Amino acid sequence: QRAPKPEGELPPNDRIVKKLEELCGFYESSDDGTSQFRLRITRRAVNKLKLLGRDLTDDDVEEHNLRKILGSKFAKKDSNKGLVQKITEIHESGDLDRLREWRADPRRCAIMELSKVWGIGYRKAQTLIDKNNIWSVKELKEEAEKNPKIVEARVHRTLRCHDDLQLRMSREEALEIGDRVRSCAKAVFAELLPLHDVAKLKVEGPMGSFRRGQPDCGDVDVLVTHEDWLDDPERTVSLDKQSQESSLSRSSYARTRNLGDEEATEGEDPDYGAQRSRASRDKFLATLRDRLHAQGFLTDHLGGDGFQKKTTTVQGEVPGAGCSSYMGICKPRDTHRRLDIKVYAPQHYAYAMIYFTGNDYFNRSMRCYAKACGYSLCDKGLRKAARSGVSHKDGKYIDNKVAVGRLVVCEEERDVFEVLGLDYKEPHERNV
Ligand code: DCP
Ligand code: MG
Ligand code: MN
Repeated sequence: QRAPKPEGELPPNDRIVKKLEELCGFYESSDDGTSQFRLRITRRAVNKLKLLGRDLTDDDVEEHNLRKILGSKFAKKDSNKGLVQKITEIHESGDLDRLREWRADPRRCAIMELSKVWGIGYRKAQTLIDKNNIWSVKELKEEAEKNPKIVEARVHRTLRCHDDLQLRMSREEALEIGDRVRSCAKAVFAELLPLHDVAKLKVEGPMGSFRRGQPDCGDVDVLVTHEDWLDDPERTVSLDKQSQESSLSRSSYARTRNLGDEEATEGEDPDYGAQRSRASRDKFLATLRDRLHAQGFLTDHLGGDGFQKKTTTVQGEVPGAGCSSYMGICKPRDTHRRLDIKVYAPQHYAYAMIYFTGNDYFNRSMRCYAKACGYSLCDKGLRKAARSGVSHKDGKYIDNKVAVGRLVVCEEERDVFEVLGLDYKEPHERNV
């Protein structure tokens, strides 16, 4: 871990970034809608300032230029107004009145600290303060020893390694975790599915910040897929013709018919094949998890079994279809680290690669762009969107667009950019 520099030594740009990041910490632990909005635009500004590669000049800080620097193609015209004021204030005075006020507010600080614990949200933090007079993670740890019922079992477990999980790891350590998961995944696949080609098992990772070339990583993200785990082939469609039956999906479908328990029969219901694919992915992931746990590499699963119940859902499909997701804690050396593993059906591969590479702002703007083109984009694919009607909220009319078309087949990340008419961006160019 890099030692923090004293503030006086920081170059002006880093000093601004530091204050804005402090502000983000407070926004993160507030539960109202505006804070989440402020968090988003402030984080985006932090990223832009980090990428600027030079210090802001007095000229920049003159409002018009600052807006240009912070500008986003998709941002509403005035959405950066408050932010421009804040950056100007930091540039001129070195700090923010708002931050001075919040730092001096013990309740606000306690909520921020407590809600960093995995499994404790804004509400629970408030309860701990009001009912139990707990104002810090240290107090929470002490109280949880004496009075275990104060938090759920899953919080007890994350509390134990909470301090470790606040640290970022080196690229080297992230790579080590990725390799460990990869070799175990290969072994588990070969054992569970001996009739399927283990050489075609893709274990991509670390994804996320590591793949974007960041100097350190908050966790390790691993993406797994295999072409035989295809489900829902009937809903995929080739690029050029929405109506044309895709030859790719047909031939792949033929392959999925002998997946897993090898029970498939001729003329079987295609949905059955999809269910079997999903069951096979779930079983693989659970076995991988148990193996890594038995080896002592995984120390804990988040939320009980580590399986994430809620993943993105495509309109008209079973929730969570196409992706099994695990979240856990491992200990490769002497520090606990967060590990995310996602197993996708192969038709989602290109989209999942983009999603899991991030960053989240890059993903958001790509989704916005797709929406403007009449498509709906998520980690599972790109579909033609159609207007399903108009609703009315807060005095504004909102178009409800939903995905209706069948999945556009993209084999690689490049294809997704191409379909949308965007220039390809290398992972390191996605740190927006
Ligand atoms: N992601 C997203 N939206 C979210 C969460 C995640 O689009 N709300 C995507 C983009 C992220 C990727 O998933 O880059 C991995 O998520 P992480 O939370 O692990 O974020 P990073 O790997 O980018 O950063 P860190 O180093 O903090 O893990
Ligand atoms: Mg990550
Ligand atoms: Mn992650």
